[in-house]
Amino acid sequence: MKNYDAHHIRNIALLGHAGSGKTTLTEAMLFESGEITRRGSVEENSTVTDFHEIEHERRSSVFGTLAFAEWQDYKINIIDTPGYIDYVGEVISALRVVDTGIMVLNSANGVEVGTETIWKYTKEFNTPIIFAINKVDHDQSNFWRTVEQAKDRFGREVTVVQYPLNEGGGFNTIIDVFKMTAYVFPPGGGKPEKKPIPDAEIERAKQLHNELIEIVAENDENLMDHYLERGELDEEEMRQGLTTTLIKRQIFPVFCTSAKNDMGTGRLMTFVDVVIPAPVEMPPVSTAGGEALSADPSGKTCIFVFKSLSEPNIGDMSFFRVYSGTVKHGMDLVNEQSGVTERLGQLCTVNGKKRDEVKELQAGDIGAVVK
Ligand SMILES: Nc1nc2c(ncn2[C@@H]2O[C@H](COP(=O)(O)OP(=O)(O)OP(=O)(O)O)[C@@H](O)[C@H]2O)c(=O)[nH]1
Ligand SMILES: [Mg+2]
Repeated sequence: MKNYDAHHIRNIALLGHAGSGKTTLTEAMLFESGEITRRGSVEENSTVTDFHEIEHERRSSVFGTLAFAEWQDYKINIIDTPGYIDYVGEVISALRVVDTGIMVLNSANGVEVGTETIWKYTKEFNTPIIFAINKVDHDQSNFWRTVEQAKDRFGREVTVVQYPLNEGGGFNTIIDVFKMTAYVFPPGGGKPEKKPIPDAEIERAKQLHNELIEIVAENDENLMDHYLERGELDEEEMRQGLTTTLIKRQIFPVFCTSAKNDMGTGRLMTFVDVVIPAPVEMPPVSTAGGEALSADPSGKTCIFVFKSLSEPNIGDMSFFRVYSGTVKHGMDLVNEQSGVTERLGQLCTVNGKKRDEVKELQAGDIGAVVK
C-alpha cells in the first residue's frame, strides 16, 4: 500500500437503519476500488465486513468493522456500522473517529426509526453527513418520497446532488446535478457511460443545480458575490463551498445508489475524495489533558484507541486513529488514562479480517495494532 498523508486520507462511517444496505455498499466500494476482485453478498455470508460467525447467523452486522478503499490517489477508511439499535455502541465509537458519515437510506422504506436514532448521535458529534439513498433498483423504491421525508426530519439542508432517472427494476441511470451529467450503467453495474442529461429532464436538473449552488453560496459571502455576478460558480468554487458547508452541517448532500448492482458507488467515492473534509480540515481535537492536536505527521505522536477485539488465531487487536504525529512499530506511548508506558506491537491496515502489516501510519489514518 502507498503511504498516505492527511491530505489524501478520508475517514467515513456508513450509518443507517438495519437492512438499508451499508454492508452491501461497503462491498461495492471495495470491489470498485480493486481491493477485492469478487463482490460478496450478505445472503452468501461472503462480505468483507460481516465476517464474524454471529453476523453470518443473523445475516446482519453486529460490529463496526474497518475496511479501506484506495480510490484515485486517496485512501478512504470505511467503518461499516450495524443498524440494529442494540449495537449502537459500535456506531458511537465509529463516530468518535471518522470525519464524515454516509447515512444510508432504504429508498423503499424512507426515513426509519434507526435513521432518526443515529441522527441524534451525529448531531452530538457534529458529524458532517451525506445521504446515500440506496435500493433505487427496488420495485417499491420511492426516491422523492424519501427525499421529502429526509427534508422534513433533518431540515432544508438536505439537498439533492443526484437522482435516479428510472428507479425500480429497470434502474440504470443517475442524473447528477453537480456535474450536470447523466450516468448510464451497463447491466452488471460498475463504470457508467457519461451522457448529456435527456431533454425531458433538463429543466428539473437545472432547478436542482441552482438549489445546490444557492445553498453553498448563501453560507459564504465571497461565493455569493461570485454567484450574483456570474449566475454560476465554477467547479473549484463549488467544491470548496461544499466542503465548508458540509463541515458546518449547513448541507446534507443526497446521492443515490443501487449497492446490490454496484451502481453509483464510484461517483460517491469520488465525491468523498474531493469534497468531504480531509483530517487536516477538521477542527483540532484535544487530549484528556486539554492539549490541542492537529493532523501533523511530524507532531507529537498521539493515537486514540476506539475499539479492542480479541480474535482467535490473531490475539488482541486495538483499533486506533492517529490524531497527530506518525506511529511506528515498537514505539513507546504513554496511556493517558493509566499513565503506563506501552510498547506498540505490529501495526496493520485492516480490511475486515484481512490484516496487512505496515511500518508506520501517519496523522489522520486509522489502523490497528496487534498486542
Ligand atoms: N434491491 C436491493 N437490495 C439491496 C441493496 N443493497 C442491499 N440490499 C439487500 O438488502 C439486505 C440488507 O443489506 P445489508 O448490506 O446487510 O444492510 P445493512 O445496512 O448492512 O444491514 P445491518 O448490518 O443489519 O444494519 C440484503 O439482503 C442485501 O442484499 C440494493 O441496492 N438493492
Ligand atoms: Mg451491515
